[in-house]
Amino acid sequence: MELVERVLAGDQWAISKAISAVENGGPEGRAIMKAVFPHVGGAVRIGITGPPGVGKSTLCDAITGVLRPAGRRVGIISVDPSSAFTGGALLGDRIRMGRVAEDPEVFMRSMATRGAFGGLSRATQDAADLLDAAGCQTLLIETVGVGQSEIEVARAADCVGVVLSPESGDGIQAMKSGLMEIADLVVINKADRVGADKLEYDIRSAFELGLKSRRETPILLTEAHRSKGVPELVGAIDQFVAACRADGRFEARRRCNMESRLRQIAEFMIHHSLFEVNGASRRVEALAQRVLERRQSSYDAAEELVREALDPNRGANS
Ligand SMILES: Nc1nc2c(ncn2[C@@H]2O[C@H](COP(=O)(O)OP(=O)(O)OP(=O)(O)O)[C@@H](O)[C@H]2O)c(=O)[nH]1
Ligand SMILES: [Mg+2]
Repeated sequence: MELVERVLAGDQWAISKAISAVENGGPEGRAIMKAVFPHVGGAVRIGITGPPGVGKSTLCDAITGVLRPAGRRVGIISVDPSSAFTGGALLGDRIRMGRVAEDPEVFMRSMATRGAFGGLSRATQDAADLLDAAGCQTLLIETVGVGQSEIEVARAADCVGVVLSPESGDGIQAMKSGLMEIADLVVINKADRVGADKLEYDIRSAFELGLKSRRETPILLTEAHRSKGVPELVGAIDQFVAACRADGRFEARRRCNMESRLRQIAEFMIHHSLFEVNGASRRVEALAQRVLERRQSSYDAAEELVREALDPNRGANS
């Protein structure tokens, strides 16, 4: 497939096309994912999550600014309701991510947050695989830390940084929402604002009271718009990843993530085949009629639907 060749060569247009195909979930996207598979796995995936407006995008740009001079190719996937394609915020992200916009070795993509059947997490991870295959060594996956599916996206990374800011009581909110539970590192951004020390103290205290393992969670203070503290953050991420590789946590986590990912993909395929493939609803109508006419039990009819849904050629022409 020519498109796949171009993706592997790092062609931005081709990567964009491929991600769109994968988002659509149709046969083309599946074929692309199968073809790039041998080239996937090298990139380290960093989840950057946190409440709205804490500076996640600015931080991604600043992290990229640290990684690029070191020669690392960076991909950024932004899963953010406010920066979905149609939203005006995409332009805002481009401006905030000044480095990203100018550097041909940095790829940035916003993912639409449409919510079909674990679809967000599936599509985001497929997009990450595509960027991985295209040669990105570090992937930054930005997602707002509100809502189950967004948290699921962040959790699938090799390292999760939860970003908070001293504004608006983020700390307490994050503790309540369970966001802190997925944090490998905590970043207090906007450290130039009043209350950063207090927030650090509060988080530290909460960790001390909680699980013992939490006491080791690094807390870093940054000022993303000035890149202050960002080299230290990158250092802490690298250190975390290296420690995980050394003691087996890295592999264990990837295995665990892959298990839930396979379930998501399988669920998605069945769902897609039952509800979205051409002719799917007519097939259900026909079977329902048969049940109503007492020619077949509802369970037999449903089993037939599932069998058909699992047919690999289903939807090949849709
Ligand atoms: N004072 C201060 N402002 C910052 C800092 N980092 C980012 N900002 C500003 O905070 C605002 C929000 O930044 P974004 O990077 O868009 O935040 P975000 O978390 O990506 O926002 P959403 O994606 O909408 O949730 C912008 O105006 C940034 O310039 C910082 O360290 N200090
Ligand atoms: Mg953002």
